[in-house]
Amino acid sequence: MIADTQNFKPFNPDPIAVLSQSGDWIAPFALTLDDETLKTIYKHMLAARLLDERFIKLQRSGKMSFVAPHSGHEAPQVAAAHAISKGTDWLFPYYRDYAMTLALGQSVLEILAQTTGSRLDTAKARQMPMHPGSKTLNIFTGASAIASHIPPAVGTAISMKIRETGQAVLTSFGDGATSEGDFHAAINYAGAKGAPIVFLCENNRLAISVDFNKQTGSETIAIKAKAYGMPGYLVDGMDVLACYYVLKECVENARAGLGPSLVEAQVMRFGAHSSADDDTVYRSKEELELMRQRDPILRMRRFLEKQGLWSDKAEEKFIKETQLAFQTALDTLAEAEKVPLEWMFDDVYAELLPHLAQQKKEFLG
Ligand SMILES: Cc1ncc(C[n+]2csc(CCOP(=O)(O)OP(=O)(O)O)c2C)c(N)n1
Repeated sequence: MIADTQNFKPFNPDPIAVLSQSGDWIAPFALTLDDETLKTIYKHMLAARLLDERFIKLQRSGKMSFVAPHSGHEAPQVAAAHAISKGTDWLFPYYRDYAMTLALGQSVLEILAQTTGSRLDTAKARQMPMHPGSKTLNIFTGASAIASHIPPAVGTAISMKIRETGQAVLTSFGDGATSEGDFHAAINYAGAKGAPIVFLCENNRLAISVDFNKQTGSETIAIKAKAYGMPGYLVDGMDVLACYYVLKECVENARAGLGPSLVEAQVMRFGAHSSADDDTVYRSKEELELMRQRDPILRMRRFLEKQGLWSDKAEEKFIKETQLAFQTALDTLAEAEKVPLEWMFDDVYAELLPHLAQQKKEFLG
């Protein structure tokens, strides 16, 4: 456990924050992260924001079929990637989690190959965009059905416990996912078994257009943890360092055999639910403007500037380098050959079933 920070109080109705809006350290414990890590956390959030903006341009220009914007969700996502042990622990993310996979070390080329359905995609272009996964980074690829990745996340954690591997699992999902049976069955069993898992709810108070208050009678998601026999933490999801310290403590508790935790990060979704919806129908420009004033990237930037760790010049240089990295990856993808159509029929059956063999023949001509 982290000696300086342990014992965040569960079920506290006030969200845990360590940075003020103006970027001052307000925690009752001392900062333990070194300057390089602080800068890396910021760079990961900024790169993720730029990636989100690029995703939208790619979708508008017909190079991606679908986008679920993650702007406004960067803090818990980047914090989660820093809280787990890369390549050892397992991540079971959901569709909005590209800031998480980017911060964990998934390359821009790999991410863009997947989201644009390229031949270079490690999933052979057979997954819908916004369904991240990585064999080398222990990132499970979920299905589109909301919350369906949570039961396998718990199963994986229980298996880690039985085999005494010392690993942990972190799974993330939105507030809408907590209304699904899969969520309840899985978190209940994790509590019963003391599974080494952290449940991270990125609560943006919307499930597409459905308001949080129509989703649950609970005041918070965090409080539900009590009924499942685990601590629940409410965190300011626009404060990346608060998210980091809470998630880190929960991951370390899981590894130490203290069982699961539920973390609710209160975030704000700056974009539409996805490229397939128009959020101006269900929320006002003014509401969005107020949300943007709480931008997690601005808050962390103010903090870094006060520490003398960041400047306009550093920002400009980093943005340029990141955009160049995106362009280099996109150029590589543009040079790749087309996805072979027969891939669609591969890797499911050792021997193609007769009706599929027939379809393949007709399809390929
Ligand atoms: C089982 C199921 N029901 C409905 C949908 C359609 N759907 C896709 S995303 C979504 C909203 C999910 O909201 P939330 O879990 O809060 O995550 P957010 O998108 O807000 O990050 C819905 C209802 C689905 N994919 N799967």
